[in-house]
Amino acid sequence: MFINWKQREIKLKIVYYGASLCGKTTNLEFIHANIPASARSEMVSLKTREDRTIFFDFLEIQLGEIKGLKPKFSLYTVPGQVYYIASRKLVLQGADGVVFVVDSAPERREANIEAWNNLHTNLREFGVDVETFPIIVQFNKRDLPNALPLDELRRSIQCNGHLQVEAVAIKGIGVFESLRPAIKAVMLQAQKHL
Ligand SMILES: Nc1nc2c(ncn2[C@@H]2O[C@H](COP(=O)(O)OP(=O)(O)OP(=O)(O)O)[C@@H](O)[C@H]2O)c(=O)[nH]1
Ligand SMILES: [Mg+2]
Repeated sequence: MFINWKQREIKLKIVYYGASLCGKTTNLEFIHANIPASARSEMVSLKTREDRTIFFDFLEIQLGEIKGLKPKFSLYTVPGQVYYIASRKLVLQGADGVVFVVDSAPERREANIEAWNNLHTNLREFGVDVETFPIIVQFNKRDLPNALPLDELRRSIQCNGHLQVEAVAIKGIGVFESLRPAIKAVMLQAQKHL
């Protein structure tokens, strides 16, 4: 969180976290394409030729005034590939909230668990209280014919207690439904520190 009292500006950071190819960049692309240009920045994507995120994607969005403050949200995605695991941690640093994207494909079960555990390890290393830290869980790729049942996905990462949203990010389904509660949760958390 960053506050510029003079400009009445508050900056909050939301990070899209999850296994490689689970759909994090797809979420940001949909948000970018569906918010008026006046309320968002251009999207910055650092990716390989195969469209895999190397370091991060970045997009900043602005909302109307809330309690006299002008909130800006920096949205980032981490690279899901384990090869870039160090970048995940760097991008996560200073996050006010996370949207954790779960891939519903059965063959990605272990990768989801690895990313979920890695998120918690990193948060703890930053000294974040993981009990109160806002994490929205997005079950993505619900369109896959062999998508794992929600209960099985929930059990695999033990995410009960977190807000959960079903999504088909390539169609935009569940994208704003995940972003909105994430924004709400980080705003609530930020207000406690004002
Ligand atoms: N079927 C299906 N495919 C999806 C969905 N969302 C994303 N994809 C596809 O999954 C692939 C990976 O999506 P990305 O958004 O690049 O994944 P990522 O999580 O950013 O991957 P990394 O940058 O490697 O961590 C792309 O081919 C997307 O089109 C979905 O809801 N359903
Ligand atoms: Mg990506």
